[in-house]
Amino acid sequence: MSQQLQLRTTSPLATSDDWWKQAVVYQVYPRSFADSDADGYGDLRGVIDHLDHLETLGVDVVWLSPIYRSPQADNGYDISDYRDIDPLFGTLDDFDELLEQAHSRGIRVVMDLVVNHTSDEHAWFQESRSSLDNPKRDWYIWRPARPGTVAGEPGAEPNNWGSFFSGPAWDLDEATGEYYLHLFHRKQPDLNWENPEVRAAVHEMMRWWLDRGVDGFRMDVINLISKVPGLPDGEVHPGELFGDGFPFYAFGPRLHEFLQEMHREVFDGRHGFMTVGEAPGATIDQARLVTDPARRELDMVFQFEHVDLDHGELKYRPVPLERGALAASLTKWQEGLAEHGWNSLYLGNHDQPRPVSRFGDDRDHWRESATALATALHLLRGTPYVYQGEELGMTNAPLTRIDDYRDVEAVNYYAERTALGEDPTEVLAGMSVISRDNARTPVQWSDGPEAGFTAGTPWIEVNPNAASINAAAQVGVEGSVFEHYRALIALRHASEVIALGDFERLDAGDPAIFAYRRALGEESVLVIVNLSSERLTPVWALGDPVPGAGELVLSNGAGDGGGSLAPWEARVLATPGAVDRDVAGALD
Ligand code: TEU
Repeated sequence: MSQQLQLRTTSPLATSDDWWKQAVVYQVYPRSFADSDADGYGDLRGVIDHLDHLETLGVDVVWLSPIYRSPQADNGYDISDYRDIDPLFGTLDDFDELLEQAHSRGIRVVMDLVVNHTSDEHAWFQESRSSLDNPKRDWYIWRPARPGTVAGEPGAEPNNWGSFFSGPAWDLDEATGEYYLHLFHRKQPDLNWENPEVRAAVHEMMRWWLDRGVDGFRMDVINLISKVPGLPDGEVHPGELFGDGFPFYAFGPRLHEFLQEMHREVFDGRHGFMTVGEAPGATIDQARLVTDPARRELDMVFQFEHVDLDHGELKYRPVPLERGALAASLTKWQEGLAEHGWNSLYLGNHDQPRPVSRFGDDRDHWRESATALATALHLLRGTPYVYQGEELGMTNAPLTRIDDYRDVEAVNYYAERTALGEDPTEVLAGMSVISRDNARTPVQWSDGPEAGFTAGTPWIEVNPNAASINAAAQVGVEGSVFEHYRALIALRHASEVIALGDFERLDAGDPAIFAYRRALGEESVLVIVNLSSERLTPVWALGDPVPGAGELVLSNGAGDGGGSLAPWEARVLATPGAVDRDVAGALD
């Protein structure tokens, strides 16, 4: 059933197994992308209807957040059938059509693979919970009450771990009187990867999707699948109510073995695919091991260092970002994965606030900061990811009342903290800047009713700034955020220096100036970005052109090209052979 992929570049890299080194991935969060049937939820037909938008932008890959059958306790990250599409999103026929239409436009399709846990409504869990001696009992992580306690009483949980979504990581199942582990929602029981049958079932399911024609997987919290046997109690950090199990379930003892086995069982003999693992808490050393091609585990991972910079003692008690912190973190990862491994480059996704609001200045320098951040990110070494709406400079949502929230993590956190007597206004203030719902408001297609997202009532409110920030106002409009993203993507396709070159940070004398050089052989690309709302002057003179750096190939129009950098100004210079002008047509 595999469809013909129409490639969009002629670069030799594009036809190699490392094609993803010159590719840009676009993440679609289907429920918020485009609604074709007026039920208020985005769907697969909505994605099909907007493939033109993605083709115009020039992206090579679409990563679809989960569309499988699901009770939607965590917006589809709780899967009850891995081989079917949730009716909310459409049918398998719709999916096949999307795959075919994407491929005919040169766009690959990557599925979200959520296999740390399933839904509690998955048939596997239904069987597992049915009795102590069911053959699938051991497919999940079951434990009796802590010795000396009575099941069901507070503190009787098998260990002290907390769940990511508040409360303990264990739920008592009355049918058998035992607890099951759920690192996320109680409707997301963790699979027991120690059991070889579980692993074989996951591999078989992955092969089924690859045989259907998909081009790879984004693997949800894949670094959490191997738990330390014994599941020891964790330390209780200040401000927390539960123990921290992270050291015992992140990058656990058998993770590398499980990933290598998966590579062998699923990907051996296949070509043209990509894999990216979500890996919260990953260190550079861990990421290097997982993404070193010689080890045959994953092509790249999403690390979290830069998106955790503004978390305080608790995630929802944010702290201000230190000047230069973003550039310093990105630099550290560029250097850390320079020799072995590969970076995923992202500033936002469906779990993170909008980058222009978080790292930029969405009040006074909205366009400039959205384009400056994009420039700083996209020309690094690694594979860039664009989260839906980011290419339009979509901002955080005005979340003020608890009723504005839909995300179960936020709703549970609010209930937990206010029950402890914390001031609801303060709790809400922290949530509003960090909440995952900031990224989940509908894509703003036009200034029409509901931003052109739905003809019905959207499941979450449209951001009122859709009146000015929307696709119709930007596509084909010179100087727009969208056109700047389009130019950055074209630049990557047109330059092996950008895809493969070395990275070197240049000291401009101010941590808020992110200046770096990419070099390959004799050619180089110089990127200079002011990541602040102040006018700044680098210690070295900024002539036009900068001596030895080549000519200006792209700027975000924030400044006048003079010797100092205007707020959020971005300039890209390249030596004559560094950019293939024929391929970069979009730049002219
Ligand atoms: O997220 C895992 C994760 O570690 C966090 O980014 C998560 O958003 C959480 O809020 C931490 O506080 C992945 C998915 O991307 C997320 O949408 C799911 O809710 C989660 O796994 C469970 O599947």
